[in-house]
Amino acid sequence: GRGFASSLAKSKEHLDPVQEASLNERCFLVDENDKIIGQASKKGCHLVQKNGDIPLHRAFSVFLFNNKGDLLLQKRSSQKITYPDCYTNSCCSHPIADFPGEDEDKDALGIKRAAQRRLNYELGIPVDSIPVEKLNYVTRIHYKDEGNGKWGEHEIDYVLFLQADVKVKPNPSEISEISFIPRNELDEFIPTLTGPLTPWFQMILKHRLRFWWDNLQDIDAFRDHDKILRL
Ligand code: DMA
Ligand code: MN
Repeated sequence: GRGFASSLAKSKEHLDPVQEASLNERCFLVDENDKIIGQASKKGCHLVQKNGDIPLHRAFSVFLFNNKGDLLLQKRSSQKITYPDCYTNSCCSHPIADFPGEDEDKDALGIKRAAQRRLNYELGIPVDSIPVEKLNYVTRIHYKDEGNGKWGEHEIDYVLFLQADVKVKPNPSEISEISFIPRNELDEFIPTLTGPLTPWFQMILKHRLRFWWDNLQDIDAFRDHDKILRL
């Protein structure tokens, strides 16, 4: 895979029961143009197959900035089945069929509903402080990473920017650390991290994050809902 970091992590013998139960969630399978072609369990969507294939599914990555423009980064808990103990962007997950309307393509409404749900679950952010109008869908990225060789990712990932001062109370089952990073401290902060970065955060950091962050007030200018980036 692309991420040197993730390949260092060992696969767990015993899964955390809460995380293991989440493997039954129904993710949306998509084709390379992001058209929904079916559903499969979160387990089936993340197990690396013998030939290295991983089913392509739909996901999102939220970048949450406070009103000063500082970005929330999180460390994934050690209970996470995929990429435990890795540093990453504010919140990531999948739209799932277990909740109504998360397959709604119009205005990426399904993705935004899923993002609200996970911002609340992972970060404890009150849903009424993050109305869908505040979730800014920037673009989509197609990437694959074979993770630790057992659990990996292969996604069409919707990048959502969100700027708001919100109450945050991280869920320890999901997140072990958070910090808000000012833009001008990013380059000194990253090398101080004690764990690996997730491959998707590493990719966005390398190719797009500084540029997007520098233009946070004008992020609409970089909106591209037609092309799917393959970085
Ligand atoms: C999956 O994130 C989505 C991306 C963009 C990698 P995740 O592993 O944090 O999903 P979940 O929180 O549902 O376990
Ligand atoms: Mn996934």
